[in-house]
Amino acid sequence: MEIIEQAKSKVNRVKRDDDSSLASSPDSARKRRKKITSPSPTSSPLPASVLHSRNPLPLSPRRSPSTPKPHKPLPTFYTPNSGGMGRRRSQSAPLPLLPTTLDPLPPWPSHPLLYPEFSTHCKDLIPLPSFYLPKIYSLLSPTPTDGVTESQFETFAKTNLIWSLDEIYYNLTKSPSSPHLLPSSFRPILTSLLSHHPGLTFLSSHTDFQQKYIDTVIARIFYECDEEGLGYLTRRMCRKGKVWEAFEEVGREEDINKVLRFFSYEHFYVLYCRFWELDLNRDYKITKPDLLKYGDHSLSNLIVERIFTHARRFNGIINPDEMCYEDFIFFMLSEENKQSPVSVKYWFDILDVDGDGVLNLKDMKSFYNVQSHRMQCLGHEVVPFEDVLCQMYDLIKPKSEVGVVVEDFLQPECDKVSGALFDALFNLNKYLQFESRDPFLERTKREDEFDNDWDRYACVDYNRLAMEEEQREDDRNQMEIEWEGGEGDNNMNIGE
Ligand SMILES: [Ca+2]
Ligand SMILES: [Ca+2]
Repeated sequence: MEIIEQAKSKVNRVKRDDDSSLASSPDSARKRRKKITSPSPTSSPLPASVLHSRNPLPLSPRRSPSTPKPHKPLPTFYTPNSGGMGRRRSQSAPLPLLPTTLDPLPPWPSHPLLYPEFSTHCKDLIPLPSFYLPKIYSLLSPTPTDGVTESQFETFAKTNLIWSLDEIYYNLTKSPSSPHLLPSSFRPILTSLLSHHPGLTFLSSHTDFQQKYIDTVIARIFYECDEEGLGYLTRRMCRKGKVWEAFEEVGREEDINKVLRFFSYEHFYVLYCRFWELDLNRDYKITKPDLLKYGDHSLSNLIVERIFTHARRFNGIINPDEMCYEDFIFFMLSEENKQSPVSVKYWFDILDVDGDGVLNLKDMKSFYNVQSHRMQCLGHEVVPFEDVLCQMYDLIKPKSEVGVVVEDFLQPECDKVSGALFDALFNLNKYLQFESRDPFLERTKREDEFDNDWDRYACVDYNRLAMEEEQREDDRNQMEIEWEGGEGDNNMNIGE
C-alpha cells in the first residue's frame, strides 16, 4: 500500500498548495469578494415554459445582477513560484511522487468495493477531483457489480498515479484505445461533473441542456488549445492551454460561475442563448443571413462571407453555407474577445485574403470599402481609408511597412488596441463606439474586475438576458393573476 500512501501525500500537497495560493493571489481575493455577494436562488428549472420563452435555458441559481463591482485589487509584489490561477506549480515533467509519513490509510475492507463504498474510500487517495471517480471505477470494474479489490486498486495506482498531475489527468481523461484526447474523450468526465458539481445539479432534470453544456465546454477547450484545427489534443497542447488547472479549479470551487475558463454556466447561457436567437428554424445550424443579424447587424456582408469560407471550424470541415453550434462558439469567442491571441489568429486568417501571411493595404482596403459604404448609407461621417490606416498603424506600430503580421498584433502593448483595427474593417457598431471613445466607459473598463473582454461581455450580457427573462416571468405571472381574477369575476357574474 506504499503507493497509495504516496498518492495520498500528493493530494495533501496539492491542497496545501491551493491554500497558500488562495491566500496570496489577486484572483483569489477577487473570488472571495464575489462570494460575499451571491444572492438567493432565482427560479431555476423551467420545464415546459422555457420552450416558449425567448431564452431557452434556466437561469443560474447563483445570479448576482445588482451587486456593485468591487474595485480591481492592487497588484501584489513579485513572489517567486507564485501567481494567479494556473501557475501554482510546475507540471512540465513527469515526476514520481515523494513518500511521506502522513495519516495512516484506512484499511481496505476484505470484500470488493462497489461504487458508493469505493468513492467514499478512494476520494482522498486519488489526486483528481471527485468527478473522476466514476471513470476510474469503470476502468477497474468494467462490470459495475463486480467491485474493486485492494490489489486491483494498488496495481492501478502503481501504473497511473506515479506521474505528474497533468499526466494523470491526460491519461485518465482520454480513451485507452486512442493515442490522443478527442472531443468525445471529455464526455464521460463532463457527464460525471454535471452530477457531482453543486453548481450544476439544478440542470439534472434538463438532459438536453446538460448535453449542450457539455458541447460548450468541449468546444471552448478545443477553441483555446487546438489552434491548428487538428481535432485532437496532445499532452503538450493541454499543458500549454492550462486545461487541467481549470479542471482542478472546477473540482474545488463550488460556484461554477467563478470558473471562468471553460466551465462557467453563465458563459454557457450567453453562448447558447445568442445561438438560439439566431437559429430561428431550430435545425441547430446558422446560415449567413442568420449571422448577419448578430450584434444588431454589426457585421458586414463581406466578413460574414469570409467567416463561412475561411474561419477555423470545430471539426476542421468548412461548410460554406452553414455553421454548427460549436463553430458559432469559435466565432463568438473571437468576436467578443479580440485581444486574445486565439482571436487574433482567427480574424487574421479570415482577413488575409491572398493568404500570404501579411495583412497588406489591398487586403484591408477591400474590407474597409464595404464598411465605409455602410457608414455612408447610414448617414455617418466616412473617415478616408488612409486616415484610418494611419491611426491604426500608430496604435499597432507594425515592424514592416508592407503590412501587419500576426506577431505585430501579439505584442504585449498591442493587446488592448489590436481589436480596434479588426472592428474598423468589419464591425460597424464597435468601430463607431471606438471612434466616439467614451472616457467614462474606458475608465470603468480599466478598473473593473475582469481580465479580458470576453469575461466582461459575458457578465454584462448574462445579467441583461437574465433581467429580460425575469421580466417576462413577472409579466406571465401578472397575466395569470389577472386571468384568474377575470375568471373569478366571470364566475360571479354567471352565479348571479
Ligand atoms: Ca438554423
Ligand atoms: Ca495578405
